[in-house]
Amino acid sequence: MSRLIVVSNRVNPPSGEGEESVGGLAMALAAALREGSGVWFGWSGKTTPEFSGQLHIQTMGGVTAATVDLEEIDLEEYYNGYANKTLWPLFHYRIDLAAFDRAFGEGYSRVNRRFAQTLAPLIEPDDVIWIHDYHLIPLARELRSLGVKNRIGFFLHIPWPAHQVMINLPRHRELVAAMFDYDLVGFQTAEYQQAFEEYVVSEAEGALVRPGWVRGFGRLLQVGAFPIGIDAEDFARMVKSPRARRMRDLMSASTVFRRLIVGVDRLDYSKGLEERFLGFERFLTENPDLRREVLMLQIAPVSREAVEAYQEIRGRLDGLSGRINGEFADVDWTPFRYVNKTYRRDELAGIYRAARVGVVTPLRDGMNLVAKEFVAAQDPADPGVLVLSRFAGAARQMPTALLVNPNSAEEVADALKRAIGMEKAERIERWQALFDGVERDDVTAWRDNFVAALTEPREVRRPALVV
Ligand code: ADQ
Repeated sequence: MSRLIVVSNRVNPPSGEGEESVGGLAMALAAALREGSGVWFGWSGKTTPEFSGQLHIQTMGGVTAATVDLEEIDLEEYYNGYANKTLWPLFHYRIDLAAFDRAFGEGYSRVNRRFAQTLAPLIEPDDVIWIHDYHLIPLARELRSLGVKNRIGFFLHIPWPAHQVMINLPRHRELVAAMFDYDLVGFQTAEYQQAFEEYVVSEAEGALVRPGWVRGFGRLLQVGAFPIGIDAEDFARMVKSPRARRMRDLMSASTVFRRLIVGVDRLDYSKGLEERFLGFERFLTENPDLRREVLMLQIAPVSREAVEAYQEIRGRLDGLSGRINGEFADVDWTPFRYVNKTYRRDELAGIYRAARVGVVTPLRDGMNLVAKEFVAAQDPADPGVLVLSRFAGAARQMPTALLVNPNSAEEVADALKRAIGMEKAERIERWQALFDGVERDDVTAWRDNFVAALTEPREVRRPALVV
């Protein structure tokens, strides 16, 4: 039987205690690997003075993890540098924040090469390799150069930007050409897939051969949209757990007579936190009669603290949350709670459950799993309302949420008002449609669809390459 080898920058399987790390990719991969005989390969999270390529193999939370240490300079240039200061901002349309530095590009290539050299000896002839995210785009090319012939798939968790944005990246052609060494490249939505195809057609003498097959750089590549989901079953179980119930009760007790609006995000400029805070402020200004009816809780654990843009946004959010409370709070009521902590997943489930409104308003987001978790946690007899950004990949699958332009404080304020006042019958109808989708298109479906497309017999599907 063939093994599935999953590769991502960081390997962090769940501890089994509910204290999993924050981040959508880790959540999804742990869930995707839990069943079956997979191996998860990537960085250990540790550094060594000199790269040795020594593998650490251990089993954690039912998953076999094979990890390797990196050098400090690798982290600086590859992880903090090219991945998080160049590709992340650019792919989220923040050209203003993108840093272009030759050393970053060199570090990125070096680490991908090191990953390939360490991983290649582990690969057996029948293994299927599934590589994840923008940190590792050239990894298939490096593996191929070492003679690896296995099926290799790639999934991009973040948006693929529009052609005109993509060409801001120095040596963009080189990066995209490396993607043609995969057998299958998957995106979160059809929109990102189309943006990729447009790039290939315009920049790589490309053409769409037939749906799902694109020609470029004189080669053929299979592409597709595979929207990621959550482990809905596990989430449903967690919502009923004692810890989740206790958290829900605590939240309910601390919000008596008020409706809770909740936001949960990594502290990242792509998540639209500043704009959301301004939207809430506007809601308070415009609705004096509703003011004391609500309380907003924003949970935003800090992430990527080594990157300046993240330190700056943190300062601005502290200022804004202080301003909102300073302006509107009363002796017996503060409208806004802003918390920079990480919570256990079962506790988060309880918090979602206690909320009347979930507010998920990223400026750009590959998918956004918080939107799906919020829906999965609701009480079917009295569900909360999801306010969701049009620019989250999830919006495509969740049309019965209240969709907003996150840049417009007016639209966010109006949607909050509508959500607060929504009758139960409408809430149930909208929620049911969302829940059906979350349950059906879960993380298992995502994994199975991707792996099935990656492993199906090529001779049957592959169109002839006519250059
Ligand atoms: P992220 O940008 O990390 O993921 P998201 O999909 O929202 O974004 O996932 C965040 C995860 O972290 C969720 O599972 C959430 O519960 C968890 N989390 C957030 N705050 C937390 C807290 N305070 N305590 C504990 N857990 C917390 C990237 C892409 C997304 C894409 C995912 C998966 O940016 O667009 O949906 O990968 O593909």
